[in-house]
Amino acid sequence: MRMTFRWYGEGNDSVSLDQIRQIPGVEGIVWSLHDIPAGEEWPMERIMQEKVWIEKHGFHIDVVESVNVHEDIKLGLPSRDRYIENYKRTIEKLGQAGVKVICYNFMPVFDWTRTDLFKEMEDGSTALFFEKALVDQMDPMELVRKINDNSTFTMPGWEPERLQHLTKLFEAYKNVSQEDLWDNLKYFLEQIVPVAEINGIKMAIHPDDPPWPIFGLPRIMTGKASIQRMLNLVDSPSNCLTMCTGSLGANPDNDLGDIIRTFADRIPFAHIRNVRVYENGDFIETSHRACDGSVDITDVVKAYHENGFTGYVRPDHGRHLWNEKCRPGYGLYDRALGIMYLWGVWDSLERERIRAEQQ
Ligand SMILES: [Mn+2]
Repeated sequence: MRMTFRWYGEGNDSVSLDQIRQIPGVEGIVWSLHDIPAGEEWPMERIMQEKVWIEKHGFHIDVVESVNVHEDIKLGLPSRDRYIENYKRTIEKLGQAGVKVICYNFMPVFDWTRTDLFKEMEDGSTALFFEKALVDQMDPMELVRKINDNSTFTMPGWEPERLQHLTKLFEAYKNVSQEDLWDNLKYFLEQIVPVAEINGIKMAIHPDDPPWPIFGLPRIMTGKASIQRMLNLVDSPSNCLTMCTGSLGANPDNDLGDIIRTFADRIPFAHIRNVRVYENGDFIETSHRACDGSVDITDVVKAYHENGFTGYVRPDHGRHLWNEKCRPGYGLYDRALGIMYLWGVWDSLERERIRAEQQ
């Protein structure tokens, strides 16, 4: 298990690289060039600048999250070929820079969706919250306004320039069924996976968050069957999954331990976090501790340990503690606590394993 931490870049994150260095066992920064619009080719100078800066602080740059996929690719428009070409060039450059994993997602229009970014919990901390009934009724434009009013930072996936054309996008997706979206994913993967292979990169799709269709938009990466189908679209060691326990865990039907055990060799990157799911379908992002939420984090870590997992891990989101001012879900404190919990479970499993070997 190789521990990493997501960081949004100098001047774009409340957390500093020097702070991250003091969290035990963090060896890599999960990074991106957040100002480059989806569909554009990443300039090599910018990639190298970021690499030099992160490495200077003692971290590796092996994992990029995300290289966003242009909507025309998801919509299957003729213009997609131009954007896919740009995507290939970006993969090549990231490979040259030494990147090993590219995380991306294939969710139409919206990246992750929540209704409240700072929902107060029993202990006075706040956390990301999803109210199912509200999303079922809400006009998506209203949600966008709420998200942008509530955050001092631009949210990844919610960039104003992408959302200006929201009405048009919704119109365009009216003609795209789930099966069409599968076809468009296949087309994309068939083009990019060979390029990833040559460049020593694993493409790791992030599951949909939450893992069901919202606002009438199709969503396809929702559970075990869809992961299997995605991996079969292009059967290559470079066509992989970012296993996110928080996203998939929002649907209690998903058996996360089983998914990890089944697809372990195709998971180069793991997001580990907990969610508490309520009977009405609402969910809130709790601490990592297993008993605080609905995800059995100890079993999740055990599933990775059993498979001798050597991939990258990050704590994904955390709560906002001790009045920290930070990007929603991306504070320092709770993610650091989460990492220590993950190490605690992992180290005790390691100790057992070594003991058993010695007997
Ligand atoms: Mn995730």
